[in-house]
Amino acid sequence: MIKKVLLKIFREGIGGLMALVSYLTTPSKVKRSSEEQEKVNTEVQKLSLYQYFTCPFCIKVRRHIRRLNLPMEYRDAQVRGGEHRNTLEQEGGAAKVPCLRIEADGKVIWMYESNDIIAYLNKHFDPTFKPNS
Ligand SMILES: N[C@@H](CCC(=O)N[C@@H](CS)C(=O)NCC(=O)O)C(=O)O
Repeated sequence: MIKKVLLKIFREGIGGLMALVSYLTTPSKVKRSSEEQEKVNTEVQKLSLYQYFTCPFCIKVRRHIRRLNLPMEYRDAQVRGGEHRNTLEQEGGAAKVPCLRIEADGKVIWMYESNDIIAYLNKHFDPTFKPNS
């Protein structure tokens, strides 16, 4: 029991430190004209990220979101029995993070896997994105 608690504190401590370092070293944000940014802001309203603050895969995705200058809603799915965790498990299919919830053409897509999420965000929001790059 004590071992489990200590392990949790250690994991969350490392995760917190990673989140801080990642935040402090974020590469410069993508710049857009105000019209382009308005468009992006509207598009991003269809997205939300289910995540844990200290999860390294979530930190990696959040870093990309900051770089791409996306005002995305984050939903904390860490609390067992919490609203967002229940929704993720029931509608997404697994209580695993990160998961990007995408509303598209009247449907909802639940995208798991940090690398897939990053590839999706780059494809849709990175002005320097080139297919097959
Ligand atoms: N390959 C996945 C790994 C994600 C992962 O392992 N997430 C952990 C949190 S750091 C998780 O959700 N664990 C809960 C579970 O697997 O049930 C990714 O890159 O997104």
